[in-house]
Amino acid sequence: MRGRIVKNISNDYTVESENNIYICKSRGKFRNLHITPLVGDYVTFDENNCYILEIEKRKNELVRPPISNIDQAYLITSVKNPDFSSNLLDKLLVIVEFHNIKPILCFTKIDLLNATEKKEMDLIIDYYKKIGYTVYYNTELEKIKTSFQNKTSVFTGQSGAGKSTLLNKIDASLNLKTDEISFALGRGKHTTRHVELIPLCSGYVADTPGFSAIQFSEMALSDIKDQFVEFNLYRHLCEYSDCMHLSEQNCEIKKKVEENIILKSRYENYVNFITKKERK
Ligand SMILES: Nc1nc2c(ncn2[C@@H]2O[C@H](COP(=O)(O)OP(=O)(O)O)[C@@H](O)[C@H]2O)c(=O)[nH]1
Ligand SMILES: [Mg+2]
Ligand SMILES: [Zn+2]
Repeated sequence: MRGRIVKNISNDYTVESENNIYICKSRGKFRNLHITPLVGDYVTFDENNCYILEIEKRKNELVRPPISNIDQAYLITSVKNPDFSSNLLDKLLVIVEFHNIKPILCFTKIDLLNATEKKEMDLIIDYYKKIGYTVYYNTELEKIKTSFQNKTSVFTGQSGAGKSTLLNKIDASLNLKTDEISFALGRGKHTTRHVELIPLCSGYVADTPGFSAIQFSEMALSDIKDQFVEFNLYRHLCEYSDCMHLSEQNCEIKKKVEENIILKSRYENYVNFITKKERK
């Protein structure tokens, strides 16, 4: 039978198939091939003795959390308390783009901004829209619900950004704890977490503590460069075809930053990512 792994607890894999649930074991053959079944995998399994027989080729996979075949990542971005971090947002965008996952920017806590702050934030948000990103506010529940249909989504973002609050608003029966101490910070010892795909609004959402920037440290400099989508519009106009947009002469990207066509913080974050890696 064909199914999908939706949960893994100590290598007991819960496989969902045609609305039934089977608790399956992995086969030694995968260990020999250095393949570990992942939550999110589409598999062929033997429903009589509950063994996973084949794992289908993955569309993508993340290491932390260990999950595969993700369609979209909700980047839950608070604009205040915790303060907006363009550095974190751009970092998450690079990681998500690199894994061929569609990012959805979801801004929270707009209600905490005063009029001046709101104006500044609007300019930034408009820029991300302009370069092609899907942007929602956490108040746009109907749009968000619709976006889950037939998709596998992950939620990520800073602790306190409002991930659990939003998921509870979408489906109160989830009953997720809010204001929870972050697992990602390693303090949530009492909350043993496993990765699980939860059915939500005709799709699946990964119930995970958000993914780690570990992914980032494995990327090559040119890979980071390629994920700044708006740079790709102009890079062919740089004097050097391999221009890194740093100290090179006649760099079109730097020109576009000066002309305020490329958002300054985007460029600064890019330089920050590249130079931090170079120093390592
Ligand atoms: N003012 C305001 N508070 C929010 C909003 N969204 C979430 N919160 C609050 O922010 C705190 C952290 O939210 P939580 O969902 O636990 O964040 P998580 O760590 O990302 O899961 C809670 O006290 C929420 O009530 C929002 O849009 N506006
Ligand atoms: Mg939470
Ligand atoms: Zn350049």
